Amino acid sequence: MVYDVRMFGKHLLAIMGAGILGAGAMVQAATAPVPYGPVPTEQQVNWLRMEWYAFVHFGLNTYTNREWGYGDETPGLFNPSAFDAGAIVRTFKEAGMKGMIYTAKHHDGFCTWPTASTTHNITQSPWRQGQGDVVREFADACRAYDFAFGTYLSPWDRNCAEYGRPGYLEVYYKQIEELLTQYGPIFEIWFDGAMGGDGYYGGARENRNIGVADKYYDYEKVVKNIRRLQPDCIIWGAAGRGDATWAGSEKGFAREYPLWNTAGGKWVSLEADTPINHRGWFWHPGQGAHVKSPGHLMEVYLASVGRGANLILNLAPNRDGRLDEADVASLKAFGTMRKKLLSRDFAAGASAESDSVRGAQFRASCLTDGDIESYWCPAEKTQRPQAVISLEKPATFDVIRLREQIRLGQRVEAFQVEAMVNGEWQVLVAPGQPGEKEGRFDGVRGGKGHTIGNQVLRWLPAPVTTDKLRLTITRSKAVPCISEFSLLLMPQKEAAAPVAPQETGEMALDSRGWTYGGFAAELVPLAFDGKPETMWQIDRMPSHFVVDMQKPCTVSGFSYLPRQDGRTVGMTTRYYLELSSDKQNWTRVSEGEFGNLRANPVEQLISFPPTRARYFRFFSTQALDGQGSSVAEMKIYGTSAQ
Ligand code: FUL
Repeated sequence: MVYDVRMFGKHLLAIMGAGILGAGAMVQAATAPVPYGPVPTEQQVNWLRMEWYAFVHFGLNTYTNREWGYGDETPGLFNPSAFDAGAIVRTFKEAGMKGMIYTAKHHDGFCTWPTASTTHNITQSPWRQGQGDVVREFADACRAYDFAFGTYLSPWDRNCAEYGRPGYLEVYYKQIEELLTQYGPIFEIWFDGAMGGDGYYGGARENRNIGVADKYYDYEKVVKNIRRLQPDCIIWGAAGRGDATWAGSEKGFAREYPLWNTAGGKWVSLEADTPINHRGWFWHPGQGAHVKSPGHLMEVYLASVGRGANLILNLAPNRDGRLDEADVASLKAFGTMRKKLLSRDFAAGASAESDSVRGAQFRASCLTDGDIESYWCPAEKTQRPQAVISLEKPATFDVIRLREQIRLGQRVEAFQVEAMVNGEWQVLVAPGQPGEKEGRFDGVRGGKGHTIGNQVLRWLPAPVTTDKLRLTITRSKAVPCISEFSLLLMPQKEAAAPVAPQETGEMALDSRGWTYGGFAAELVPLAFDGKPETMWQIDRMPSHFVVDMQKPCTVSGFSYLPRQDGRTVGMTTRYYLELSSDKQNWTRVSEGEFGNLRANPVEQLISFPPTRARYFRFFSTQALDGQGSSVAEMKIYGTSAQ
């Protein structure tokens, strides 16, 4: 099969048959290589080029300090006094983002648009006198700012009485249809993987198990329907039937590199999701002190977009409906850093030659011509093809970007980049070896050359100055098609500058001198030692521990850090807390659920009205994977009596 060059439009046709000089010799035009393996759809290509966009979690959880609402929350709580969708979209756009995805409905089932599918919706809220529609306001603002709009519609619905039965599907399909037909183009729809479990379910307050999600929701039908309603919409998740999938954690990095954009014989790209704030996806009181720094966000960017995935970064509006100031400050600083990083490509327009060229239109100068569609392609079966890039004058850079022409499939398995320094080739990016993997942020600086895909960004350990570079494709599944080679410089000042966390007034009580009792009493101090790697842990459920603070205190809250060792078994997910002044009479001051710990095990902060007490008891009543209880760290907030 001869690949149809018309797909590449004017670029190839213009140079086809031109008989241009390449590598110092007359080279004739040639046909493009046939695609290798699964190739992305036009929609997936466009979507990958967006690189990053915002996630916006905003709903009843904003008002309850929860990550997962139970489903019995009253819509009356939703009343943002200063919500301005335009201001939020403008902030995103100014930071350089390309779109946003809004949680039209989260697991608690509250619909933030006037849906006909359930009465548990925004018409029951006082906001805009029951006439409000958050989805509409965001969609309109996005259109006004020429910004892409997408939506998250939780399949799991802890409010709906019919959840888990066929009746719910009518409700859910109606919701999908409303969102895809009443709000203009939707660039992406998110089908979350968290599903089934306990909930309100119309008052039943029970556990509902849906079995195999793909079967229960009938994602085959859902996907068909979406393609009919909005053919350009990227479908995220949907039990593997969509166009994009989870990158494997909620920390915002592609968990594994090398990264292949293929699954089950089709092209599926990864999207890495993370909140900008360590507190979680929804807004939480006092979260200003917990924003991720711009430097951290840059590492996230390099380990997501820089590994060929997309990044979706969450900013949660607060109870007034405004973005948190600390979040915005960090977003702006990171946005400026990213723009500076990408603003200057020292290789742009540089001359490039290669030892092997497939044909005139595939010569090495395609690497540096600034055209993302044109690509360097050596002759078939060339062993370790090389291209030498010569800059007009020496440049200093520390980030190397490469792109493959992904319309022809993902091919490269490993590459090497060298620089000519003092008359010798010096290896800047060593080729990855088969079986090697990079995890978390390893390789964010000084990583090896593995897969490329849509793009790879390799941050060198230190800046390099040179006017000559050599790119070698050391392993490839088929003849490589490389569309871009760029040299960038990480802005130094911004990379080092932390954003000043906001003061929250939270004061953790000093635990020195406290004594402990309850189950596994000898391990309780490990939950108060400031070391997340040590923990209170017991093979028993329910279980509890008691703390004697030795003197009367005014207690107004506590924080709980789930185990951080990468395991989830025994993570406490339901709890209650009791206080006492005499160890005889106890008052339950707080009780609830820690939602979403499996995917995002971050510190949970709970506050309650200030209460005087000397003793507190923490009860663990439900845990992940049904076994035992554990607490990596706990802090008690308040003031101790003088
Ligand atoms: C998860 C959900 O359970 C979280 O609450 C959040 O919405 C995240 C983006 O997806 O699976």
